[in-house]
Amino acid sequence: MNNLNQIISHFSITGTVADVKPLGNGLINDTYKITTAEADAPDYVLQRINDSIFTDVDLLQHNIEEVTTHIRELLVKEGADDIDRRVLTFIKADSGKTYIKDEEGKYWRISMFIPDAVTVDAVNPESSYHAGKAFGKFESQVADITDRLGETIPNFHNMELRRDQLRQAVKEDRAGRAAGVKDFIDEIEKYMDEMCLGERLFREGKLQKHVCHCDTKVNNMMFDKEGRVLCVIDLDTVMPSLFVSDYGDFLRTAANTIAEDSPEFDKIDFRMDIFEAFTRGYVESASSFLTPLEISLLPYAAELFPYMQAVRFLWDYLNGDHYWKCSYPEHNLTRARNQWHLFLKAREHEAEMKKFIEEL
Ligand code: GN1
Ligand code: MG
Repeated sequence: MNNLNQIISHFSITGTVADVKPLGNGLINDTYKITTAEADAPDYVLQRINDSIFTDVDLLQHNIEEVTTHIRELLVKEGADDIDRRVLTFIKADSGKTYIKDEEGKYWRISMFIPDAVTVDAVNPESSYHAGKAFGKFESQVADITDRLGETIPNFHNMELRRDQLRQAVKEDRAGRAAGVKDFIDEIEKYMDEMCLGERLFREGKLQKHVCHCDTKVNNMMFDKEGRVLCVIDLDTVMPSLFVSDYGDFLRTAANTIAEDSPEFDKIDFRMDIFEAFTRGYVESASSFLTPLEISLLPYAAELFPYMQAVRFLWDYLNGDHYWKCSYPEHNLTRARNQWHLFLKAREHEAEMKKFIEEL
């Protein structure tokens, strides 16, 4: 605890530290809640940044600062109330930045704790609608500062990169698994050109990158006690990306009828009730910056994400399971096949998706 107190002492927080306790159950960053002694001083969240995933911590925090400062300015201009609960606030340290590196080389940051707020884990049409609105609004708020941000994981959602990584893994066949999944790879390859559409349109100048959240899970937004969305959280992956990212990744997880690593493939479907609710919310708030081409390609984004994730899981399987933790030897293959089934199900609904979007 002494060590944590010492770390906290580098940040200019208000109030006296009364208590520091682990918070939540995040797998990527270690998180603590700092409770202050004074009733009128805010509480805080202390986090150790996982610099093995986010290797450029300076860029990571730079992005987060740009985004949160910009949203705060917009809220002030709008005359919004309760601003400290409607955008995350990161605290400056004596390093002059919003993070410090301790003697052991570990990176830490502190943000203000948002009081009286909750997250929800339940995926249903209502929470999906709220998520669509919240993530679309977030993207609209930061759409005009794209050139100030860098890609913390370069080409994170670039299908051509994922294609090349898969082909490389097949060629190297490090785990000796390629022969066993040849048919699967052949099936995947049949759709490869079609799924790389986004990168082609980008090269042709028909699509542009803009700031995306890139981790659009239902529990990455905060609600107040009345059930209103306060803000979007977990900003580590915020970076410039194609329009596909936030829309596609939400549906990949939320519209699947089963967990992404379940082997019960015959139970997989692409939930159209979730698709409709999320799309309605998303388009309501994102139509201000999405181009007509991007809106017409939302069904492509919905298909692309399970497809890309199948490719990524299979890549890791072929490489010998270094990226995702596995509980059994074929875990990544199960995940890949699961995402593949979801991709095929999403395709079955393609015409329906297009019709729904046209009629919005
Ligand atoms: C990773 O750890 P989590 O669930 O936030 C991955 C995502 C994948 C997801 C699949 C930085 O996200 O891109 O879609 O696993 N994040 C990174 O489960 O690679
Ligand atoms: Mg996350």
